[in-house]
Amino acid sequence: MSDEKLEQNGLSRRSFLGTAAASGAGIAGAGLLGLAGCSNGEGDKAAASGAAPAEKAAAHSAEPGKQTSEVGPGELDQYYGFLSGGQSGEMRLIGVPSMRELMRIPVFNMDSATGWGRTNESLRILNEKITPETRKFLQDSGLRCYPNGDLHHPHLSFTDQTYDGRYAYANDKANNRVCRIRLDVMKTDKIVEIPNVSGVHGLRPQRYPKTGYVFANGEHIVPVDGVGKWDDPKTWNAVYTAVDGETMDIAWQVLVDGNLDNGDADYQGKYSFSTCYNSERALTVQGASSNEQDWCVVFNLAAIEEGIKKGDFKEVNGVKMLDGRAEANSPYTRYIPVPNSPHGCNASPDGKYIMLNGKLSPTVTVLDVSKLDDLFAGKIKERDVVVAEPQLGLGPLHTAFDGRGNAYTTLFIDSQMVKWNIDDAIKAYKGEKIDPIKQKLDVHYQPGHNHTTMGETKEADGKWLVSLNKFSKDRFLNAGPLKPECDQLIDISGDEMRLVHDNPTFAEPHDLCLVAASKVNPSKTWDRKDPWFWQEALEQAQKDGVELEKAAKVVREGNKVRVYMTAVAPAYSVPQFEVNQGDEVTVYVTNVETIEDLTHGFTLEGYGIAMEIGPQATSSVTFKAVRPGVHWYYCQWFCHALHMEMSGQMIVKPK
Ligand code: K7E
Ligand code: CUA
Repeated sequence: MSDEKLEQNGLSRRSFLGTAAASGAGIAGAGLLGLAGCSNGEGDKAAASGAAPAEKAAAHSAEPGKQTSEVGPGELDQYYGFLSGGQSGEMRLIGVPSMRELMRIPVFNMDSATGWGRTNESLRILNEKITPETRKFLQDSGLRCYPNGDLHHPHLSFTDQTYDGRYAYANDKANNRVCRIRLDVMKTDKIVEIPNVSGVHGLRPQRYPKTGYVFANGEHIVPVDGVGKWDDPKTWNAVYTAVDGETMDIAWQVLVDGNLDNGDADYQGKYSFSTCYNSERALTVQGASSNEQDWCVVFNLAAIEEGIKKGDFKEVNGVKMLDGRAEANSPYTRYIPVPNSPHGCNASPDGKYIMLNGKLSPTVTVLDVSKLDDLFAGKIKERDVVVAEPQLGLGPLHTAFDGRGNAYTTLFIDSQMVKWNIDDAIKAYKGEKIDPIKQKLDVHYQPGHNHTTMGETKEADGKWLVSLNKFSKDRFLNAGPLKPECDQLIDISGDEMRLVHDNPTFAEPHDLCLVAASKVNPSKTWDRKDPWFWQEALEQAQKDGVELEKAAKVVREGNKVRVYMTAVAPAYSVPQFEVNQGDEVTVYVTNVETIEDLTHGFTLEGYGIAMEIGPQATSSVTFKAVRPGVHWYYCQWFCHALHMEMSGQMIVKPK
């Protein structure tokens, strides 16, 4: 960190080191050793010679088409990328244009470093909003929580058609959940399970006036309670869900036909959309792709809210469900025929169009949002809403935008990115002799999602495009039979797309969004009053007469033992505690460091327990002391020159 940066944070380099030394809690000489990597003269010199990161970052605004993706040592990126972790179950934070991975945020996965899926704080979030049936399933299966998830679609909360920096949301296709990440601390704070669906896939937040709703697509058709029969797939349906983005409760559901795939919301706050394949209601690949046309389902939000008010719904497993099936001919939905098994669904940043990517058809179908009022009023027919349908190439999956009237579509089968002009495509559809395609660029290989900087907001700036490619093949050193994916950075600031960087990624970033760094302002340390901490810990500590910030206490109540300790580099306030075999033990660790980046950990050897404790945070874990003996606990975050010494022992006396 540069001295300027430290100064901005209200710290000088000297005081930064001084604080770390002082926090050595009376261990003589600890201060001299200092923090790893911070105290040698070389480091200081390098930091001093570097310009302030903000100045350096400004150098990136070069002439169009010539911007550099290089972000030198000590420089900061201009964009955050919120990257999905696919079947890894996490969300990842990257810097763009460097493509450097900044952080992994555990969500639907278990995480060895932070203890996600094991700490009381994370288990509260993972299990707070699951159905009673899932709770029983987990119990019967001997699971503390679902151990996996399949996170495809990360999107940020909006206010007035652009990012407001509050939350990120994402879906879990594997176990039908929607999560929320708080951007102030970059931690998952809510996870809600969606009942009545199978495979929550497409996910998008409402853009206007704000989020608002988070729309989630149920992909697979299932026998919905009270509607479908187990033994008759012709009676199975998919279900569309609106989650309240503030409370993370389910607002309503709509029963629909076909398999819902991807979705988006408009820029006006009136409609939302979902591509829909398998209008055949088939259970096999051949069956599901036999129709020439499937659908885009359009949802009328005002009509749905009106329907709820009037009581035109059934309550299915505690959720208000409206009937929006094709044959129901309801005021809630319209089914627009689209060729063939459409996949991606993307609203253009001018707020005018919705792009439906044909997948099995070489086309992208363009809907004019302004015609939807007439469609719902019965004044025009479904296909009258279509204003363009350019033939782009084989396997169009997703489309992104530069805010200058151009669209960029991934061609999965052709392994290409195609740049095309939206107005030209509309003219061509009207019969003008004009080719909307501007350029095709090879990508490596088989692209799925793509995303442009700020491209799903009204502030689309047309600087960078990232292509998320499913196969990397020969692009990297051979990593064995399982290869990384390949995320490629493309400069779109000029007339021509220019491929500038290959980035290997682990399974499997489906999607990302690229957010101007100024939109996101994470805090540097935790607030002691943060409700993210396990409320039970705070209440229990009060009952036990313990002040968590000063605690060094072991409380026994029958066979329940509560151990309260603080962590200050390089020591725990409780260096040893004793329990009896079979006791139920809860350990609460409070990190009382006040300076940024001083994270401690608590790893209990031989018990499968590790947790992160950020500066000013409390973390806790509950377990049964079934294994007798001496079990060391140690700090697994390198925090101090005496980090190795930051340890203690749990003694479990045999029965
Ligand atoms: Cu195209 Cu799940 Cu967004 Cu993957 S989906 S690519
Ligand atoms: Cu505390 Cu390492």
